[in-house]
Amino acid sequence: LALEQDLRRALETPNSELLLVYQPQVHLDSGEIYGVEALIRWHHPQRGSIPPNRFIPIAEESNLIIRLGEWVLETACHQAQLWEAQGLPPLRVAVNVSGRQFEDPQFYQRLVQILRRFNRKPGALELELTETSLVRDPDTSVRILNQLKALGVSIAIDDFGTGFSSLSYLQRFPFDILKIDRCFVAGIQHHRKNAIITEAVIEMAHKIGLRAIAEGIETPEERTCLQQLGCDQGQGYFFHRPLPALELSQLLRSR
Ligand code: G
Ligand code: G
Ligand code: MN
Ligand code: NA
Repeated sequence: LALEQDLRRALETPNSELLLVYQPQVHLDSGEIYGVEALIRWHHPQRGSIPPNRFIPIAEESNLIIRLGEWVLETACHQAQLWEAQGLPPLRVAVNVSGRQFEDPQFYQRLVQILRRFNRKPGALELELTETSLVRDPDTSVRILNQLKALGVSIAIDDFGTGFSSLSYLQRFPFDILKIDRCFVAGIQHHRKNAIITEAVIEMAHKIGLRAIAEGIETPEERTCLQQLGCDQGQGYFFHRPLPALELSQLLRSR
């Protein structure tokens, strides 16, 4: 496949077509930025920008996702180190991890090496996983998640409410953060059922010791509604778009 070959080449060429952008995550009450989610972007020399929804699945079908996932972790940790050296306040960086990457037997050890190499505290890293990537081999997933948790890394369940797995996984996996999918957030102030479901999810999350963050907040009405439903944190275009590293540091400095 042409795209797969191009991706392989992009990964082997340093400083090339791949980059990370960083979307601020804020406290809903104050709007204060406490962290960022790293999101990959690919600018293909001929095809232009290719969205991750196109190329992540291709990387997952081959073994390329292992290398790609490592590149994402290295780049995010290196960037966090640079921000720290610039005197910016400490930021937690959240990184998306795909199922195939997470299941790799060397994942944990490589992660430890990357944290060490860039002098990062595990507590400053958050890994975002989806239900679907954890339920293929739940016993192994639980074991690795417990190792990560013992290391001090935070674990978020991404796209919550969109998968097909049962609620028992919430009790079984040691999550710290629940990310409410944007399909619940869009127009929530007009959708009574959505609001009721979301409120129940937030309450449940809190009662079992998780924080709740709403994704894809685009309007002030959505923000206010989620705040009233008890949601702690949020991210979305209403607050900030995903930004290149330099723009993010300028934003933080201007505040
Ligand atoms: O940034 P955007 O909304 O286009 O992302 C689309 C999808 O791609 C989301 O599901 C997001 O989780 C995923 N994604 C973005 N960056 C990464 C990454 O670095 N690794 C993995 N595995 N998925 C990513
Ligand atoms: O699956 P995951 O949650 O990792 O994907 C996050 C995706 O959502 C990224 O591709 C990011 O670019 C996108 N995103 C972030 N904020 C908003 C928003 O306010 N609205 C929409 N439609 N997408 C958003
Ligand atoms: Mn995510
Ligand atoms: Na999500």
